[in-house]
Amino acid sequence: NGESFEYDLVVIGGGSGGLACAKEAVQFGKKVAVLDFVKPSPQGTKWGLGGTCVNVGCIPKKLMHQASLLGEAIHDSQAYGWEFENPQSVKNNWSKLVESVQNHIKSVNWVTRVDLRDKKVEYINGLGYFKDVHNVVAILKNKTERVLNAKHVVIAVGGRPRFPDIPGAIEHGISSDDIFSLDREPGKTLVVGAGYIGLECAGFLKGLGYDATILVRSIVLRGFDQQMAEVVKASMEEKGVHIKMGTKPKSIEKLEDGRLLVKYAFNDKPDEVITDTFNTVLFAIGRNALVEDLQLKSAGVEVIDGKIDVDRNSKTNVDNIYAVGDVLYKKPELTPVAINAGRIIARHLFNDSDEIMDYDDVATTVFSPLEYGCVGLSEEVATERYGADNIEVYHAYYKPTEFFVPQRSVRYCYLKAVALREGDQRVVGLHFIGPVAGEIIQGFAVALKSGLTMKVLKTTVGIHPTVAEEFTRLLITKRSGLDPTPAT
Ligand code: FAD
Ligand code: NA7
Repeated sequence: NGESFEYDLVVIGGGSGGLACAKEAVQFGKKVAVLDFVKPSPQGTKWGLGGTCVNVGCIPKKLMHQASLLGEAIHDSQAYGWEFENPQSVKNNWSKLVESVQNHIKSVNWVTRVDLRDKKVEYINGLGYFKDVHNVVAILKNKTERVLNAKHVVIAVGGRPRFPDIPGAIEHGISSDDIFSLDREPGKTLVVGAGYIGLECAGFLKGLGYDATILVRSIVLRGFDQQMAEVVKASMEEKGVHIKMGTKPKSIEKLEDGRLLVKYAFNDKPDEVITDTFNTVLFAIGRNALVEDLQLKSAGVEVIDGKIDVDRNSKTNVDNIYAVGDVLYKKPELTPVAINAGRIIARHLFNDSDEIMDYDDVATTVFSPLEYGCVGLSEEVATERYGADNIEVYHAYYKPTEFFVPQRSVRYCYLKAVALREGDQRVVGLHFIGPVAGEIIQGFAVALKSGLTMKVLKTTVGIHPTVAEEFTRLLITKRSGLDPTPAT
């Protein structure tokens, strides 16, 4: 209608999805601004540009996971002939680890800023809210407000950890927002929640030498294949993580010596209170999308269960307003998902692209620290979708060669392929627990998306000796009842 706007695009949220969308949009010569603002956690932790993944998510998590794997490697190395003056004295220095992790994050924050400047994306360090469909207000650090008039708006505000409504949780608890920059050793830690974030935090803390306990309200890794989840759980328990099934925390109090007194109970005996003391209590009970500050009503954007729903073009119920990333209703909350969807929005808006974001068969990995990588359907979902008679599940335990020398446990190295039973048996899900599962599943995800069948998998020649080759040796079906444990 010939109306002109100050900006072609304003993105609210400078995380994985928002930045990807903004950077793609400027490629098409558009005028783009990104607002990013981080409210401190209840414990006062703050961070810079780049969103959850870079600052308090994937990146620091992977580095701490690596630190934990290196601890295992130091232990293994002795059997491989490495000598230490005093092997017992080898320990991780938490403050050195935090410093290294934070230095890396700061460098990524810096590179991100320079990249935006180079690409001519305007970065505004302000908290955004809607005045109306085309006007976004940025509340700047000095509390002044700046109105940005935009043709299109993308909501990419992500989410933040939730805290339970129990006494002491917010005052004394921390979350994944705080752990990666904690200015003291975590010590004996209680993790509440058994989603992937809870398991990963407990896993790397145990690997770094701290006592770790997880309170699990119901099941481990809801949404993931439950047989695989059980294997992950067993492997963590074998490594010494205490897992308390069917429990809920009741309260946290701070003792005079600074330790935290936690009261919890089993779900079936709510009145029998158990007490224990910890140095740290970390909540990983899920995340809330940051929709509240946005004043979405002013723009008429609908909220469902605290999230925003979009159509296949990532458009909200309002014509010029799109949304991407963790803020979305019922979509995988993963960085590459947000990035891909963000880029597709920009191409759709400014380059006439009709590309659609494909949310199916997104691969992912849980770093526990034994890795669990998967792509496609869980056995449960495949059974529900196709019927037990119409799927074939191939499975095997295997023994990584490199685990033998240091006599590492091989009990939990397990994989399975979930396939359709008919014809060449199209593979609908792949699951792998073992070393470098993430690296392995990434390649197999491409194969699965390309229509992989069991026939092709079985005729693929493996690379020996690797753990990935186990996928080419899957012969035993669950239906056969044969023992999937290798003979040697
Ligand atoms: P975010 O990256 O969260 O970015 C949103 C940004 O918007 C934030 O900076 C926020 O402060 C800002 N913001 C919010 N409201 C406003 C406002 N009103 N105005 C201005 N700015 C605002 N994913 C993986 O793929 N692999 C992993 O291994 C992995 N590990 C993870 C580990 C942890 C501990 C966590 C917490 C997450 C992990 N994730 C992982 C998930 C991943 O981090 C998220 O899926 C991803 O960051 C989502 O991107 P986003 O763009 O939706 O939001
Ligand atoms: P998830 O994957 O939602 O997992 C949350 C876990 O915390 C899960 O085990 C929940 O048990 C448990 N939970 C939830 N509320 C409570 C309360 N009140 N008390 C105790 N335990 C609780 O969240 P994450 O923190 O791992 O974050 C990962 C996010 O990224 C998540 O939003 C995913 O969608 C992707 P439940 O199984 O519900 O009984």
